[in-house]
Amino acid sequence: MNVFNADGSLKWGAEDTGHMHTGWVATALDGFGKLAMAEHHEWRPNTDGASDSGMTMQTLEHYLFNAVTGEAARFSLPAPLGEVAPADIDGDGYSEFIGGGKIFDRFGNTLAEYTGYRVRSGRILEEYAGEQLMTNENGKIYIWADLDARDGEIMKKRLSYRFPLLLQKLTASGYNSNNALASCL
Ligand SMILES: [Ca+2]
Repeated sequence: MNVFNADGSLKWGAEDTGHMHTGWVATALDGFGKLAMAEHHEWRPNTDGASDSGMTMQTLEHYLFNAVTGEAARFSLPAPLGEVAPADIDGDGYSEFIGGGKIFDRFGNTLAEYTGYRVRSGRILEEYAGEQLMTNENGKIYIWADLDARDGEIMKKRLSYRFPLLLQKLTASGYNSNNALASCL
């Protein structure tokens, strides 16, 4: 896992840790600091027929970094970190975390619950403040939003680059299906 400066030079790297399959970057540290999570998975044969491929993915370990400095960070939620997606639901600049039918704040408090399974998240509805969650429940698509959300300065600056909006249109690969969440790093 490497982080690069804008000029392409290496800012910091954590190498020789194996293949990182899932990860995200969230604004979850004090002072709007960036937290990076990378999860090390391994595919192992299963013998119980649990998957069509005959392989089961097992989480071996996850790593947490201050994304800017590369220093090890501490962070936990009441849900597996590899199964949540960060999104700034209320627009205040800090990430909330979506997973397992709940939306958590960065301290692990449950803010809301949803039904269905998560399809993607991010600024799905451009005209609404904050970021939203799209779910699929029995073939019906729902979009969940905080109607009290207000875009703070960080959200306004993010959107000024248009990338969060453009990424919402690039969902075929799965690499950005949850905006901030990446799979197969
Ligand atoms: Ca927020």
